[in-house]
Order: sequence, then structure tokens, then C-alpha cells
Amino acid sequence: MSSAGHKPHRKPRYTVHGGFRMPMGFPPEGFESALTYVPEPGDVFVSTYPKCGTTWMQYIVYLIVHRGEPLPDGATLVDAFPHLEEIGAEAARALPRPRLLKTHLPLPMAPFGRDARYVFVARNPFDCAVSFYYHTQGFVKHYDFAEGTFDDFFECFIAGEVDFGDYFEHLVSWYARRGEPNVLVVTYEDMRADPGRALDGVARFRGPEHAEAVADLGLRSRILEHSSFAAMSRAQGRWSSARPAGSAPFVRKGVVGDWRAHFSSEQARRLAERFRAATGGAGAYALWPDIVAAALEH
Ligand code: PPS
Repeated sequence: MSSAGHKPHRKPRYTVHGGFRMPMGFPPEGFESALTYVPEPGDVFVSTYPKCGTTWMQYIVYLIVHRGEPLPDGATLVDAFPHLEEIGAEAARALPRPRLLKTHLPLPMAPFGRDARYVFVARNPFDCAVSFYYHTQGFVKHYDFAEGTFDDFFECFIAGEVDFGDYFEHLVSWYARRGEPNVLVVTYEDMRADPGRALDGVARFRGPEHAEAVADLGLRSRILEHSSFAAMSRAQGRWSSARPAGSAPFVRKGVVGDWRAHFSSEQARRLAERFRAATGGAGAYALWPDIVAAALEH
């Protein structure tokens, strides 16, 4: 889908590796070797398109693995649960087991192994676009887009011309694996509606001993408290590098429906139509029927 026919717009800057857009500053050798990483039994991936709840899910998995103990003072999730495309295969192999890895790669590019586990978090494309806009505007050294508007970014997003590729290709590729024993599909909206249920689902997926452990009320409330929006907002430096003063924080708003305050009715209709076309109106298209209906009426 192209944004042809819409007025020229400002674009963020990216580095392009083999036709694939990445944030500037992601070393090419890290990206290239990430594609060759061979997953091992026990590896746990949090696999997402950007801005779909990656960090929140990573911290839930981290807290399950570490029995509710938060990251020690001064430690960052970026080190404890690194981004494969940033660190590359060799650094990934050197991680303590279980290896905890984040990836934003679409499935055809992602290292997928039968014995590794993948938690795939999907978020509706409307809120994802808004969150991705603030991210792109705020990380000035990665994107040089401080002056970019939401309207500018929207044209890049709907055309799939953003880092980590097209939202819809990513969603469709991973969603096709739902139901496989090593893939758990979760939505950001379900996590928001019932974090305890989401925690149970992830713990069960990690194994019966973890499911049993999170039934313990003390552990359960520690994990839910440390991974809550309020607690994560208080510790912004743990999740991401600093941004210029005045930019939106990394843990920003954390709601479902912020798109309403950013989308014009034309943009909402165009993205809803793109969603339908990209999915053939089936599969992942059924994930957010109320939001799609609201977008068409916006
Ligand atoms: S990234 O850069 O791709 O890793 O970003 P990602 O972590 O996927 O997404 C960031 C959005 O997730 C929100 N967030 C949360 N929401 C609810 N609860 C918790 N604990 C939480 N932690 C992060 C964060 O605010 C971003 O969404 P927006 O809509 O911008 O607020």
C-alpha cells in the first residue's frame, strides 16, 4: 500500500539493512547476526511489533523467572532482557539461561525454533500508531523527527515505511502461529483489561511450576505491583535511554483508545480499510472488532 495521493510529508530517518528499516544506531553487524541466531531449548522470546506492549510483557516474564524480585537498583531491562537485533547473536549466546530475548522481527526473519518459546503481544494498529509516533518523535538521535507531526508519521505507518517494517505484515505473520505449543498470543488490550489473567496465561505457558508459583498471593501481588503502569512509570530509566526534556516519557499513557485524540476521521477509515485488506477480513482482523467499528464511525 502506498501513501501516494497524499500530500508530501516529513519522514523520520532510518538505517536500511537489506531493504529493512531499522532505527539509526542499531549496528548493522548486530542486525545481520541476529538473523542467524539459532534458538535453543529454554529460550524465551517476547516478540512484538514496536509499541505493542513489549516492555510490559518483558517485565512480567522477567518477574516470573525471578520470583517477583524486581530488577536490582541501577540495573536495566535492556541488559537483563536484551533486544536481539541490537546485540546480535554472539552476545545473545552469552546470556545466562533461560535466555530472555526481545525481538521486533516479523516471523519470516525471526529466529524461530520449535523448542524456544515465543510470547507474541499484539496491540490494535490505531493505538500502536500513536505510541510509535511519540516514540519516533522523542528519540531524536535515532530518528531525527523532533519536528514531525502525527499526520506526517501516520503516512509512514500506513505505508509500512517505518522501522521493523509493516505493522500488518508483522501481525499476520506471527498470528498465523497461534495455537502452536510454543507460541502464546496475547493482546495489549486483554492485558490492560485483566492483568492477573494475563499473568496466569504467561505463567502457564512458562510451565506448571510457574503457574503454581503465581497462584501464591504474595508472589502474584508482587509481580502485578512491580509491572503495573504506575510502578513502571516511576522507573523510566530502567526501560529505555533518556530523551530530550519535553518529549513524552517511554512509559507514556498506557491506555486503550488514545488514537481517538489523534486520528482524523479520514485517517481512521484509511487505517481500518488497510487492516481489512491486509488480513482479508479474517484471522487477526477479528482481534479488535469494537475498535475497528469505532474507527469507521470516528
Ligand atoms: S518498544 O519501544 O517497542 O519496546 O515499546 P513497547 O514496550 O512495545 O510499548 C510501549 C507502550 O507500552 C506502554 N506500557 C504500558 N502500558 C500499561 N502498563 C504498563 N505497565 C506499561 N508499560 C509500558 C507504554 O506506555 C507505551 O504505550 P503508550 O500508548 O505510548 O503509552
